[in-house]
Amino acid sequence: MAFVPLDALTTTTSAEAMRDAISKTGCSSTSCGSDAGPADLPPDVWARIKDHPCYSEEAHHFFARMHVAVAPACNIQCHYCNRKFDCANESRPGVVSERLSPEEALRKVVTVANEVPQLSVLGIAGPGDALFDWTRTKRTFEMVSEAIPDIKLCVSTNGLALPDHVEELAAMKVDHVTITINMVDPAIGEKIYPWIYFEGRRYTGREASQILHERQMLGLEMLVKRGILVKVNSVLIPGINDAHLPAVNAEVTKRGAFLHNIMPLISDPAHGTHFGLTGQRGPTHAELEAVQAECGGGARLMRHCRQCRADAVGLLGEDRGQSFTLDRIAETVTYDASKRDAYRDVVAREREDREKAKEAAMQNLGSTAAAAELLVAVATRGGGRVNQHFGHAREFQLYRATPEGIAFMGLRRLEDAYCKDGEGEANILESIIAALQGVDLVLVGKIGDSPKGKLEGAGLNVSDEYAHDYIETAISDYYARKFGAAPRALSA
Ligand code: CLF
Ligand code: SF4
Repeated sequence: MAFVPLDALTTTTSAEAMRDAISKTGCSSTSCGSDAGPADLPPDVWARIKDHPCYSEEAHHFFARMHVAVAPACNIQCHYCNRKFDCANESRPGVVSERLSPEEALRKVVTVANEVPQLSVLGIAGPGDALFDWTRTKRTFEMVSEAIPDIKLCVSTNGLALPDHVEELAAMKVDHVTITINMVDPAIGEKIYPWIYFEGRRYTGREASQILHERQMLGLEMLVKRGILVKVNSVLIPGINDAHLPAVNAEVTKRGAFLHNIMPLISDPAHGTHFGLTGQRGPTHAELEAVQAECGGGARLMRHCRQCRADAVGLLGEDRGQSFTLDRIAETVTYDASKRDAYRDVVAREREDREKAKEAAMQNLGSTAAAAELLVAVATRGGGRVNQHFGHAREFQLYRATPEGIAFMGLRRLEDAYCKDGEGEANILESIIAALQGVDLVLVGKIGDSPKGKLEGAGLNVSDEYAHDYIETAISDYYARKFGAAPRALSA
């Protein structure tokens, strides 16, 4: 996705022009986290997640996160991790980020905050375990929150050291904590974790997983008791914990987890992990969606995770980390709040409009007599609109429409974008058609006749008729036309 360009924020003179910039260039990725909005949550909870792109699907259309890789040490071994790379619990496997001291991290965060008005969250997710390497994590959070008091602090951990730091996290107003919990049964855990290092000793086998499990559950309960919002990440490993994840969902829901993010294992021999080298495969789209469906009644599901890099910067689905490496940032930086403040004012108004459009869309659906279901894939660059060219899409957002409403269902990620240097790639098109299997309608901002014809030849309906409309408005209008209700005027 693209950022709102800085010049759009610094040179525009009217709110209308800034809003236009959002609608045309917003998030290139789509919803994350819970798709619950202000109407579904207590006001105090909504206030805490509304600017967090991972905890709110709605927020990820507008807000960005950044990670700083300040915590290299880890206290466990996961079979999907090669310690040469970053922690795979909250970041893309096989990626190495630039290790930073807390002082370097502060410079980087201030630089990004000055240049990326969407920035709302600072996350520490490794490259090892943020809580085992606590001194560096704590120092970074302290310095950043002093310089940028309104930035949200977010941390991700394997949970082993968590109970030792809950009080300090609460005192530092860290309001969002992710724990990776892949099992609640140590018999399954021993297939994932060969060893842990705890209280000066190395443990292996079932005993290691028993200790890890107990510490994870204790840490979760302690956080919930202090009102901290907890997201649980689970790596879906076919044949090992796929049938077990509904039990994990039930346990973490019972203990008050706010969100459950089921992530597909990414396994590649080139990553040098135990799973990669022993041929353990990751799940298919269908397998991931089936497990998510089984867990649908428990903790709210996050379906928009992009398995970011540990040095990711930007809206989810986009990574501008390489623009902010240490060699590109100044030795001395001072925080300037003006762009972030201006951006927030504009987003507040854009959100109001989008909410109204969604309400109208839901009424439109409700007016149809049919009980039909429609699965829609949308190409979007953010702002909640159908606004991405088919050839540029690297993923599609999936929505299900029924007379009861429109629900975000997850992502269909692509191997690559169709268009390269202005030319379409036939083999990529084949993989895109495969990724869109089961979809009834594909909505894009624009598409050429040739790829459109090929998609239609493969049985997919494609439309660019709704370019720049809100996603819900477009889907409800198509649905109403297809299933018999009177079409209504588009109101984006
Ligand atoms: Fe980072 Fe994680 Fe905080 Fe988000 S990421 S520490 S909760 S600010 Fe978000 Fe990235 Fe998925 Fe993580 S999309 S990998 S869930
Ligand atoms: Fe690797 Fe993270 Fe697991 Fe530690 S917790 S072994 S860094 S994936």
